[in-house]
Amino acid sequence: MTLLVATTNQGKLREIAGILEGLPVDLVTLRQYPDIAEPEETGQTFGENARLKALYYARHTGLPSVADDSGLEIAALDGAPGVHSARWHGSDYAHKFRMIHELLAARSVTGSPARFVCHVALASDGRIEYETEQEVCGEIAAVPRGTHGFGYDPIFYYAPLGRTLAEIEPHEKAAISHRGKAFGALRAHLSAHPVWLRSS
Ligand code: ITT
Repeated sequence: MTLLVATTNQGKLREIAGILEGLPVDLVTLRQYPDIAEPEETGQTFGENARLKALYYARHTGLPSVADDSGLEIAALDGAPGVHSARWHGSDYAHKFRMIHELLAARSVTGSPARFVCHVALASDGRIEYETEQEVCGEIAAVPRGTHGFGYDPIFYYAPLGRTLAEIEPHEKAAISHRGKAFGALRAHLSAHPVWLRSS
């Protein structure tokens, strides 16, 4: 089977390719489809946006397509940035981190419980074949730390490892993260349904 990993986010793509590595599936990316415009993410939930993206790219490429809609929910900010994580206060993460700390300070808190959510949807032949939503719980770090990962990883402190997600190795993040669990579940689903796999 050829499976399109339908994301424009290179950080996500690296992680997904690592998690699906070794499956007898030919992975292709949106680099092979430069003319397809990004769909507008109009959903109110991670699930709505993941389904919308998977169905859109499956329709435009004719390939089974998997999409991930994900984001950071900060309890003390009423769940913001949530589904708006990618574009919330722009694209400069140093600025985004400052905004988070300022907004928390305005509410007289230094840290806050937080979670990353990842909703994965697999679409083929005009319908959703499989979907799952997974999370990882942590807290907002007082100071960003680490250079691994992407996005909000430097301010997401994961107490069981005593580090932020940007301070741990990719294989450690894959073992505990929202995306690691969601694509791990997709991997198990594909393995259990060999119709999706190459025979080799
Ligand atoms: P695609 O829609 O093309 O996949 P995107 O980055 O726009 O790319 P989303 O709409 O799902 O994807 O937004 C996800 C955002 O949530 C992402 O850009 C980061 O800001 C944040 N995010 C999600 N998972 C993350 C992770 O593992 N580590 C850090 N930040 C993450």
